[in-house]
Amino acid sequence: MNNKNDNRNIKTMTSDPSLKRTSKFLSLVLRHQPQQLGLDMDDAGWVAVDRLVANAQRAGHPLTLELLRQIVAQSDKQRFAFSEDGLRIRANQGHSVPVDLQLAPVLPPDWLYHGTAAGRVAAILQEGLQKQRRHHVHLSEDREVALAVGRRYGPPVLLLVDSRRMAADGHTFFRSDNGVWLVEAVPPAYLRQL
Ligand code: HQG
Repeated sequence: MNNKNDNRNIKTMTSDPSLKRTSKFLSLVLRHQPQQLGLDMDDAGWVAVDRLVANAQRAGHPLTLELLRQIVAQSDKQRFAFSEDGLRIRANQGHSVPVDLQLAPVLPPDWLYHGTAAGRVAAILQEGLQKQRRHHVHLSEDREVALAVGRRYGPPVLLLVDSRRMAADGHTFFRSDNGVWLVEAVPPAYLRQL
């Protein structure tokens, strides 16, 4: 098979609506509502793959092990990960259910970015960035990624975070397995609108 045909046969998250739909469903179940499928989630956010597939199918969702593997391999943001033995799966970040991802504190780069909607900037510059319903404030090393995150809620605005000074002042940073920087909060003194 030549390259052209190969490319045509590769399904990607962005080109395949059924993969995207299933990925959104997985985000819901693995970050926010494991109880919706009657799943036991352990303290670190893992659920059993066979239970996930069986319970999803029983609830009418067309989930298969093959589809799960495709999503884990192709998710543009590496949202999900299998355990080393392949028996469990979890979301890499973004939870609202109480999980401890057991991430080790890491020193951040000097600067990080946060994208938000224009309508939220005034409140953020006054109160700082707060984690809302997630476990952390999410920050990125990449301006474009941050802008894309902000764009989900309206015309985006880019904020610059003085992460070097925050770390020097004792704020703890974590980095999820898919490269998202996580911190409890960002006080206004470390924020600048770009
Ligand atoms: C805003 C996506 C008013 C904050 C992305 C954001 C990300 C405030 C919203 C991940 C505020 C929270 C997270 C304050 C913060 N006043 N608004 N004081 N402090 N906000 O969705 O960072 O696609 O919980 O600016 O890639 O937007 O789901 O956080 O607009 O990594 O995999 O409150 O979600 O990943 O919104 O996005 P979110 P986020 P997935």
